[in-house]
Amino acid sequence: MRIAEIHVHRHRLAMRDGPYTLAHTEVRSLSTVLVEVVADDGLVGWGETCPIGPTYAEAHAAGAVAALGELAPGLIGTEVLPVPLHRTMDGLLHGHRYAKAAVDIAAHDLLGRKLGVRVADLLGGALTDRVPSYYSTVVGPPDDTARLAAEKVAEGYPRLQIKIGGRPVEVDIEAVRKVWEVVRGSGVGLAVDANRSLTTRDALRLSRECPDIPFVLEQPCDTVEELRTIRPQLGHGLHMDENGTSLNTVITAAGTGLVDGFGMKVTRLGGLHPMRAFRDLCAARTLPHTCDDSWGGDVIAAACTHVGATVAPGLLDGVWLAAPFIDGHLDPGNGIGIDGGHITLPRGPGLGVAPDRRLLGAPVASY
Ligand code: 0XW
Ligand code: MG
Repeated sequence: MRIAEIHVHRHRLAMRDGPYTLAHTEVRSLSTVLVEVVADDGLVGWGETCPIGPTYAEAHAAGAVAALGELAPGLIGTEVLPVPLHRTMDGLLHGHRYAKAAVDIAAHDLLGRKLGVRVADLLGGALTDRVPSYYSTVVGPPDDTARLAAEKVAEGYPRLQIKIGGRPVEVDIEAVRKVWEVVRGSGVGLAVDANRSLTTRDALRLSRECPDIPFVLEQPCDTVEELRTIRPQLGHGLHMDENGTSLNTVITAAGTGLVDGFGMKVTRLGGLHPMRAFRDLCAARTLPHTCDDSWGGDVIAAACTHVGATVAPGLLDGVWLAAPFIDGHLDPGNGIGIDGGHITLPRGPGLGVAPDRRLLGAPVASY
């Protein structure tokens, strides 16, 4: 099976209750990039990449469209198999993994549809049909964060991620303490995510002033060097998110004991094929991690859920979806959502979801 056509679509995802506020980013609505890969036998596969604005990572939606324009003409005729596909993509464009990821996901979808199996099976096999998620609060007044945290624990979320940063660290510490007051004893897992925004001084202070709260500190500072600086003095587990930009950085972070786990984005690594290698590297070092993306609709949600289902349950910190924050579904019949803090693995074949073309309109580019 070879690639015959590639179509690139853009689609605006409306926020349900905006905005989604992180330390450096405020999301009111986002444009997602969908890739439709048509094989020479007429089968269609879908991929998606949706950077959460232009400042969360070195990625933005128009950049994905441009990178796909660089890749797509050279991909026509390529075999729909992950190894030759990535080799061809790397020969056409250096880096830009978040754009390549959309093609990788579409290829996995196509392959699954061709073979009549789920993407999770292509990735080695699902260990569960009910994949745990986690809820990520926005940066807001500490009382609101605590109220939301209690609500989400009651809904059944096994893990919470408290967003902090972009304000005095005293307010962040107050938010973390207030959340702990309402969730203590519930057994919920806790991450505190600063999205690169803290100084080393403030990250250490947060850890020092909350010695009794068993959270992991996710991407507190901007750089790997800053993480390395604070690591020996931290009283909490340290997880890397934004700095995990490739398998290379992951190998170093895991191999040097810099971190205790990862928040991982499928598109940041380049798609499901490198994500599978990441999963296995983490298993080799018993490192927990998430399988998320920064934002996106049903296609990316399905991709994250399929790979999440293949992670050893003890190492899966959850699959985060943007679904609770988005109005409607691109696949209104099979849209992926969260129920009781968990996601039902789509049955497939392939991803088990496909955007409704009537919602998409004409492609912005066709090859
Ligand atoms: C919670 N997320 C997975 C969604 C937002 O894009 C931010 C991200 C994170 O953990 O940084
Ligand atoms: Mg994070």
